[in-house]
Amino acid sequence: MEQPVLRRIHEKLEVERALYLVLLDPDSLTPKENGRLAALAADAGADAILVGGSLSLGGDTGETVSMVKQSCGLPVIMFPGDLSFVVPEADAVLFLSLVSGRNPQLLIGEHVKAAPVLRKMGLEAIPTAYMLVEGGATTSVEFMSGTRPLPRDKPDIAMAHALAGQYLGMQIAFMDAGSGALSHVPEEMIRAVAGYVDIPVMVGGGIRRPEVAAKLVEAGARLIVTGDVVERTGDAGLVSEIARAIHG
Ligand code: 1GP
Repeated sequence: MEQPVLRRIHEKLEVERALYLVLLDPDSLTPKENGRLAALAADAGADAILVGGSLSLGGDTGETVSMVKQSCGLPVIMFPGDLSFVVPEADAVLFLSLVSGRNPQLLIGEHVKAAPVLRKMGLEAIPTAYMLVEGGATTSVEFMSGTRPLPRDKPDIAMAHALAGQYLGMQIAFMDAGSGALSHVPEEMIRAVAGYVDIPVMVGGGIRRPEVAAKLVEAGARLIVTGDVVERTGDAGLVSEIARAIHG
């Protein structure tokens, strides 16, 4: 199976210390507003756009992805809460298995429904071990998935989950404190997981400041995701400071 987006990520990771992904939510903003933020993110130095969220409240996902693609030349990767986020306009989909939970629907059930749809659409699937980590607040993903996050003071549990994901063939270990988390994933946990697995570690949730992004990259994160800060502030200067802090 061809995986051009994943290949591009690996190629960029050979020359950059880490990559910056900006998450846009079709439910929060109109396609046009998300298109404007995508252009801002691209100008600021982001490496890819994620589109998605844990809820689908009727936002126009297909139109959002089209506007994002028209507004910037970055790859658009879906971050799906469910099948409604899978649209043919995207370049790839994070094929997420919620390995930190024990909800069979989110470990394999949704995937069985989604796989034939992805194949038909010709969409690239990027197998991703998704781990929800305690972030100090009940996030939408925790509530909607009906799963408990990994305890933030137990890096060994996160290490075992990430390695299991790697052994199952997953290509990215995504540790997420959830959108709007009060506390981001702890550095000790990132350091422990990044030193334990061979696949790139992606980190998101509650990252709002460039110095925080830099610190998490120094701990071993190779892919950093921010959503809320871009959407809420629309501050091009801040987004480019975050991009610089990530790229080093
Ligand atoms: C959520 O990791 C993403 O799944 C982004 O989180 O919105 O807090 O940046 P924020």
